Amino acid sequence: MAFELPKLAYGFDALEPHIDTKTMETHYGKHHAAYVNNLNNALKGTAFENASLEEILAKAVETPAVRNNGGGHYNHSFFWTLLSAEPSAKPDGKLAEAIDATFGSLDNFKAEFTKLSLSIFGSGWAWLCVKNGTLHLYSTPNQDNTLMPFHKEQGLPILGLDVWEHAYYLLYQNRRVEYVEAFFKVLDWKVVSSKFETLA
Ligand code: MN3
Repeated sequence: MAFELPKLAYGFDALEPHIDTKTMETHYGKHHAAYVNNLNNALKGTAFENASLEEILAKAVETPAVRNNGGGHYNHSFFWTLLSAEPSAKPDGKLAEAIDATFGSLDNFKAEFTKLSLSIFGSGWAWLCVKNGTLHLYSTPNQDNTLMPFHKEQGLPILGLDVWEHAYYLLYQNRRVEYVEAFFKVLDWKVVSSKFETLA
C-alpha cells in the first residue's frame, strides 16, 4: 500500500501571520508531497513495499532514497500535528513537571531549544526527545530522525522543528530566529503533552 500525504487539520492560512499561507502551500503541497512520492518509488518492488513507516525507518535506511524520503514523510507528518491556530500555550500534567525538572522553566526550555535550532548548520531538525521517561534535546541533519538506527539511542521525539530554509525563507529569509519565535506561537503544547503521556 502506497503512502499518502496526510490530511492537514487546518487550512493553509490558519497559522498566519506566524507561518504564511504561501509557505504552507509549498511546504506541504510540494516538499512533503515529493517525499511521499519519492518514498513510494524507492520502495516499489522491495521487501518493504507493504511495511509500516516505523519499520521502514528502523530497517531500510541503508538506501539513501528511503532514508531521506522516509524521514521526510515521517518528520513532516509529525510536524503538522504539533501546530494549531488555537494552540495551548503551555505544557500540562507530567510534561509541565518534566520540563521544569529538566530545564528549570518553560522559558529556559524555549531558550535552549532556540539555541539548538540556531546551531544546526544547513538543513535539519531540532528535537525534544524522551528516553526512559526523561527529556533531552537533540538535533539531526537532513531528514534523519531518532527512529533510525543511527540515532535510536536518543529515544523518541515528542516535539520537532524543521529548520530547513524551505520552512521559513519566503517569510523570514535568513532570520531563522524569528521563525523559531513564530513556531512557539503556533505550537500546541496540548499535543506535545499527550505525546509525552504515552511515552513517559
Ligand atoms: Mn520541511
